Amino acid sequence: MSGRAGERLAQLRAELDRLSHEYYVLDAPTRSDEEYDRLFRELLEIEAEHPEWVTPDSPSQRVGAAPAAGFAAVRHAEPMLSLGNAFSDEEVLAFDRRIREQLGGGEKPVRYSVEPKYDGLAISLRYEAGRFVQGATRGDGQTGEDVTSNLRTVRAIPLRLRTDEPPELLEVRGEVLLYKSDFERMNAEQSARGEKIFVNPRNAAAGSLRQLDPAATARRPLRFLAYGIGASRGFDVPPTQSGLLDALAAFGMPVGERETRVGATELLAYFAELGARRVSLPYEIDGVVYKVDERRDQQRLGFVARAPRFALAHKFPAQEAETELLDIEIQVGRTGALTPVARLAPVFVGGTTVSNATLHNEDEIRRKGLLIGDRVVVRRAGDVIPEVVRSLPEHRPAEGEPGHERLREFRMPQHCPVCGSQAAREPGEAAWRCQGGLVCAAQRKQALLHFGQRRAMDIDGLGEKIVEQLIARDLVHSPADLYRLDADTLAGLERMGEKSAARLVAAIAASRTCSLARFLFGLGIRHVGEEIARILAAAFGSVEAIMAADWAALQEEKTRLQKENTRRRAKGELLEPDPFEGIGPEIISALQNFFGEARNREVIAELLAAGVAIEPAAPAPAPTIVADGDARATLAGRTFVLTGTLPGMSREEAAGLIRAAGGTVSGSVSARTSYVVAGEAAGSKLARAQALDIPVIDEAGLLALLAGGET
Ligand code: JCF
Repeated sequence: MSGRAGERLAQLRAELDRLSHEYYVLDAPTRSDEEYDRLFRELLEIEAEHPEWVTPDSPSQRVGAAPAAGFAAVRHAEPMLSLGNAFSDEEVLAFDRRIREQLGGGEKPVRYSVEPKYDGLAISLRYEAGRFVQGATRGDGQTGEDVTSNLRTVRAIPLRLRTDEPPELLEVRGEVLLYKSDFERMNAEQSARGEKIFVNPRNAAAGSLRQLDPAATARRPLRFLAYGIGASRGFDVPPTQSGLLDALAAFGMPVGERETRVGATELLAYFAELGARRVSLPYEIDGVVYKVDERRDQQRLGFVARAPRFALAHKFPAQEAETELLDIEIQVGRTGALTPVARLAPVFVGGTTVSNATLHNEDEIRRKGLLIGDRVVVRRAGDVIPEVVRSLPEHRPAEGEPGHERLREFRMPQHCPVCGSQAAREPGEAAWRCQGGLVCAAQRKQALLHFGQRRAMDIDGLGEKIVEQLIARDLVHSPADLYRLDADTLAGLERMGEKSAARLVAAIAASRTCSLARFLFGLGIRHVGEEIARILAAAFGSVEAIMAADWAALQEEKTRLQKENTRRRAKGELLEPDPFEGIGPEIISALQNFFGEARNREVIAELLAAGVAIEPAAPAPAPTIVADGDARATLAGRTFVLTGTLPGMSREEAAGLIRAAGGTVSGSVSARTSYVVAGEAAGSKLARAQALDIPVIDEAGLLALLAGGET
């Protein structure tokens, strides 16, 4: 780069970087947008004349080419943590007390760095020798998605750190978000173009960051605010969090407002102040973050599971609004659960217009005493699904008043609204379920994938993408239809060559011969997992015998036997043997419901007619007994609940490991749960564990337990 043009180019780059910094970081622009555009065009002209002068950190390089095949996985050099939550003053006081105790300082108040908790998307920016080289989403905290090309388009993110002595490596952590005003403008433009409207700034930011075309991301007015660092080399990490934020700001990083406060009382005062200012902030926040300011103290406090012990997110309470319950509709989930959903008169709550909300189940509707036509309170907490909290019966129009005729009680339908099969509520369960598992369109995909999986009919190559196409093209309604597919039809699908089509047809054909246990498991009957399927196969011996079973009579027999054996046990007499040991009343009831649905029986008959040949069942293996002190019994007596997506293994694999070590895996969290193993996107089970004070561990914690350690 030399001569007059070269000098001008250097000048333009410096000037454009300065203008971006003034605008996005200092929030104090000195020039108009038109001026920026004029300088930018001049830069483009010089670079067009001298393409050899274009460097990756030129302002012109913010919009590059799209990544060829989606987003690659990036392993964070240091994991991206989450924060512990508090919803009450007491929890904040307890947090502060614990910190003082652990630091051994007694009554001496602790200094905290405090800031708003931005409601955006956590990302990590990697700077090598001061240049932005890679940006990634948080993902599961260990591995995220490479969204470098999209992050380059975010003008608030410097492509170069503003320093002459950049660190060799610096990972900057922060949040990508949209300012409220930009969000509204963007939505107005989207709407004018007849395109999708986003529900809130957070969703809009997330959607923008995951655009496959960086040019599309570039059109979205994304911002970035830094709040910390990950790995670094050659960086003199300041001794306090507040000092660190100042250092990041000095590097030209946008850092939000921040201050330090001393002692818990001041934390609560900050929370109240920010709560009062919340609506006038340019961005959405869902609480505040407190962090022990001294880095030395942070290090002494360490981490629990995925969150630092030295930091806390104090969340604002959920937001509520009143509206009208227009109707209650039924949604059928992919496992057949019928969920009542409230249709609401649209209402603005917690930053979003809400017109649907979950009602969970029949009992909840009854417990809340809701009538269709009622005025109701709707609540939205963060990004949680909105819910109807209660009705306001005092607003119910009396007989003769307008609106009274609209009031009516909700009744759970007796049939699935999607397929018309019987709906049933199993004892001890809150949800009604469609019993047409093999024929219901809502459950079709799940049913086919379950049927074809390795542990069931083992149809190699029947993956999600193929199943989706088979359904979309109306080629397959039930598992029996699989056996009618030919290679020509399959070769017409996307991602299907002639060879793979032939292979799939062969795999389907080969699956015709199978064991009764696999066949039963493959039907996807509720509560009938592999183990139960094996017991049933051994007890009945053939599909015909199972189809002919009198489940109601079996249920009665089971009850009688249980009573009889309770009596005998009390008297110390020999117990009457139970041929259906392990098959409890819930399972019998699920079998009764499944085989009671004529259309399920039809599909089974079709499967047999299509040539599915079931081998005679082998006798059930004796249960393995794990001795005390056996290495395999390290988890004996402990009950685990798995939730969310684990980074390194499937839930089934995790459950297998736990069982192999003598532990028990349960589907729901109760006071008897020993540990909840939480992965990404863990939901209500995690919340329930926290409410019941049950230890929550991650995959690494589980592996440590399995290795014989404690978390
Ligand atoms: O939103 C924030 N201000 C914020 C979020 C600040 C932090 O120090 C955070 C965070 C999320 C996770 N720290 C972590 C570990």
